[in-house]
Amino acid sequence: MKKVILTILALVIFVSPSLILADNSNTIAYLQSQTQNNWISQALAAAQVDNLDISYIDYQTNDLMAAAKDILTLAATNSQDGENISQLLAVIESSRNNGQFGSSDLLNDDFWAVLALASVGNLDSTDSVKNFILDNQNEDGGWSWSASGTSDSNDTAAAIMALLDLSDNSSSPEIIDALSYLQTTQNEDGGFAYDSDSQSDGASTAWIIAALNKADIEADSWVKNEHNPISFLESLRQDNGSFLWMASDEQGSAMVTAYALLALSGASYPVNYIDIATDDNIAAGYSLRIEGPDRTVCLANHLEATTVLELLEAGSGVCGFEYTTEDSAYGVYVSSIDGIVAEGMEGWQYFVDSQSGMMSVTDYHLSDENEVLWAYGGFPFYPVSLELNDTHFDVGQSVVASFKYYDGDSWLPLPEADIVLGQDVYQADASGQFSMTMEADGAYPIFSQQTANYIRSNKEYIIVGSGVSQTVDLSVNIEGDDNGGSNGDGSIAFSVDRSSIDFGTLNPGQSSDTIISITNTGDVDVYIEASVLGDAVFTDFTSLDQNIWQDYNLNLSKDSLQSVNIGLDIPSNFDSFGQKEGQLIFWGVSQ
Ligand SMILES: [Ca+2]
Repeated sequence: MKKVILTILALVIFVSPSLILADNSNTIAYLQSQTQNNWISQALAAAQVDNLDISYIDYQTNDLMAAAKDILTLAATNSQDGENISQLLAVIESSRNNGQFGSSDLLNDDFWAVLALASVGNLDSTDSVKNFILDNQNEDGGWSWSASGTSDSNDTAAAIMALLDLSDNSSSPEIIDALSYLQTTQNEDGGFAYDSDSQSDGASTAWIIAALNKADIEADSWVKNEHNPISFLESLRQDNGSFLWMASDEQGSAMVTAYALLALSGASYPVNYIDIATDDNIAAGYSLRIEGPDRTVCLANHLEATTVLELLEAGSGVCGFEYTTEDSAYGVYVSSIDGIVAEGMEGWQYFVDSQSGMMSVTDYHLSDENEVLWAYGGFPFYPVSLELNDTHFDVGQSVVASFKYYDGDSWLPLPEADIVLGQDVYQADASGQFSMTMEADGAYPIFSQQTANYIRSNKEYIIVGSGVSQTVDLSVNIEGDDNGGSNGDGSIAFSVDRSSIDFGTLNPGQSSDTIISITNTGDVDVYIEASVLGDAVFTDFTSLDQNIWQDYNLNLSKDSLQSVNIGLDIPSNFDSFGQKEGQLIFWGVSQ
């Protein structure tokens, strides 16, 4: 099995507003004069302003955080637009991954997904994401934006608001711990900073007030040195109604003003709850999994389609593959997917709910949340299912996996299947059972390998320990790779000389560059690619060696070193201000 390693760099930036127009009217008028966005709309709604302009909402977005903020905005404005809300909800639901939302390295996407689901009545208070959030509460009672980071006030406030929608109340132990953490970070001026060592800022203070509002705690009762969060925030209010981010700033910030208006209106997130829970098309749609000979080509849920072929078309948009069809005496059939072409006795076969598809892809009409599986192989060819005794384990506990295949009539034990667990291969016993004592914290993918007659099983993730390691993303990266199947004995390793990059404060229109070095420390040549996760400012505007990061790759021979120029260019019309975080992941495979 090919060995894959990766390195993750944390990216941080503060994007500051460039020029705020002078305006001497009150805070509401000031915000109405700004380019409207989710935060401003929620603030104006919290201040009881009607007829808001939310035309900026992109209902076609596939971005989890964008969808969450849009849903919160639609709920805040009492939207009746069930169809568009359902579409955005599908983005959130389809990002569910292993008991949490989006990247398992990120926590802020979970907080906002929870708040968005709650705002439209689509959150079950026993949702498994609650365990994920609680598992990632730091010892000091706070939360970071990431699964491994140190606590910050903003994400702790967001976590509190999310937990209060997940059956917690202000006397739940985790909420008490979180509030204690926040209170210990209160500065002498009554305000709060992003982290515990910095000067108070308006944004952080407003978020804490919003969390206190939701926990039914009077913010002005948190007195420090005769100041309180409300008095600190008010001290940042300018004549034109705007609020400063820091007391030393010369101009107010639209973002901070939005946060401040919401907080001082006594509101929190979500600003408002609407109910579209009875809308049954939220969970509708179909699942698609495509298993190629060497790798999984596509995993997608909640796709809209009528026929098997339409579902393939919908999946091609989500997963980014191409396919071809041909006509035959038996109707339309699929001759290639993602460049893998039918040849000889092997080709693409489809299964609906594990049952082999016996008719043309244009004739098979889907119903009842069907799951469609495509696989490339000959005959006979059987779908394989993997079941686990649990998905969360402590070190020393045993995972028990059961592998079965469907012969068209019933599920039978799959004897002696090759099992991939983490980066190692094992074998199940004669009755399709496999067990293993887990000895180290981490997240481990598990599935059975594809063979001549058995399709690769569904892939599940085993979480060991309280934290969630970056291995989940590692696995995702393996899946997206064109598997070379190297069996070399050499060890593959590389190092990166920085663990985080702080681009500092940038205005729209500005850019920043930094250089890092990658060293091949193993004993084989390595092929390296990169991924960027996190805030859209990074996923959209990061360059590596002057190219978009998606195009970056590097062949790094043994014992050699290569520098990489990392650039961030903020467009002049960029208007999402505040602290941004992301991750740059380098992953390498042996050549
Ligand atoms: Ca997450």
